Amino acid sequence: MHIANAEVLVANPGRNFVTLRLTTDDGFVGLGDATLNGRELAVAAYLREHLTSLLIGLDAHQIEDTWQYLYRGGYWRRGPVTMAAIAAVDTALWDIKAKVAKLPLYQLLGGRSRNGLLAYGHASGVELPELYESIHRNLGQGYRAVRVQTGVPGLGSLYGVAASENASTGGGERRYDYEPARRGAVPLEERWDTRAYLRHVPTVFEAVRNEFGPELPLLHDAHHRLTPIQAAKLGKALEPYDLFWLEDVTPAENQAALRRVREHTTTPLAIGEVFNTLWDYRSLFEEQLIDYVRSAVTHTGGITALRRIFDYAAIYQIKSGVHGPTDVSPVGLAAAIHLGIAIPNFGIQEYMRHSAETHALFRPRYTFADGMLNPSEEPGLGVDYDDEIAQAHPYEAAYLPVNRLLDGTMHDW
Ligand code: CS2
Ligand code: MG
Repeated sequence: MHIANAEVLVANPGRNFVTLRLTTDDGFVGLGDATLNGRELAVAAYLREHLTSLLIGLDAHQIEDTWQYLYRGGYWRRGPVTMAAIAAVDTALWDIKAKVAKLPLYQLLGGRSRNGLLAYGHASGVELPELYESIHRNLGQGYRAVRVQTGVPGLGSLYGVAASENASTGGGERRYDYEPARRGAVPLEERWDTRAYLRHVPTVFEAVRNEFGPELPLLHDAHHRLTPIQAAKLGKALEPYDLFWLEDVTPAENQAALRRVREHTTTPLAIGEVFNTLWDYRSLFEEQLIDYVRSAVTHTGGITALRRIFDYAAIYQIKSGVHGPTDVSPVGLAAAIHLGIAIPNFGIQEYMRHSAETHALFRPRYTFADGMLNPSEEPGLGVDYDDEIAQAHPYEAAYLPVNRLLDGTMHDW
């Protein structure tokens, strides 16, 4: 069974997605997600110009060898563009293998290890009343764990905090993730003041705990904006509110920063949505500096590579906490759900819910009920790609916002 066709598909059903579709000579079709938010066409070009011609004629069953061929053979290893491209190939080959075996993909990864995946939703509000409403909305949708993001007095719009009603997902729900897609071809500039943020966030978590009680798992994302000592201060200040995790406290390049943070706080730490290989995690695992791995299948070289990362993490009692924003397509999310149901060290899965247009294009068959995600039971990933719908939603340039300090200095985000 050989790869006969490799197509790179780009569409914007509310936001941009890059999808790889592999077809074998005997007609099996596999899908892989290659979406890199705000840099989508770089991965599409990498696949189109450099990988598709290499794939034609390869044995579609040789997933490991193909992975090594693309990773070692490319000479230029790692990096988000390369690893998203390799991820798409890897995921599509797993999809094909599972379809050939007539099994849902997770069965090839060792079968079920749990009844479902605990998922967390996104709640946010500029002010407390909106935030409470947003948490209630999440609870009403069945979520049993909620990420909490808040506005900060004196600052304007903040990434991660929904500012406007957005029709894209229906139901009058406030969303931040569909806003950048509507902002046009130049990134929005936001303003940031770390001291104001550090003063405000603990007061919000105190209020939320008082309102919603001690049980509900609460998460928070600092989006890489703090220095090690600021991160340590925040972790310590949030200890009374018993967070499930505090995410991306420091910029992703300097793993040693997590040592400082860890010395000062017992708040669990999650990091890794912008990491792309096991090597980014190595020292964090070995020194037990984090508690959750944030990588997505899409940005880490696929199911083959992410499973290896989880196995390594398991040795150190570190769990999965896979990135599941709406810029990971339903193909990438389906892959994460199959992997998450199989591994021994599952922790939690982010689930932001795609728009109705995105669902129409991909028709994902994973389910979400009572706060738990479950994979489709049909052969493969359980996701399709509708070319007609895709054609009706062409690519539109859209960027994540950028972040500047009040004096105009570019800041981490
Ligand atoms: C966020 C994402 O889901 C998260 O934790 O950090 O919104 C992230 O910023 C985007 O996926 C970036 O593309
Ligand atoms: Mg994040």
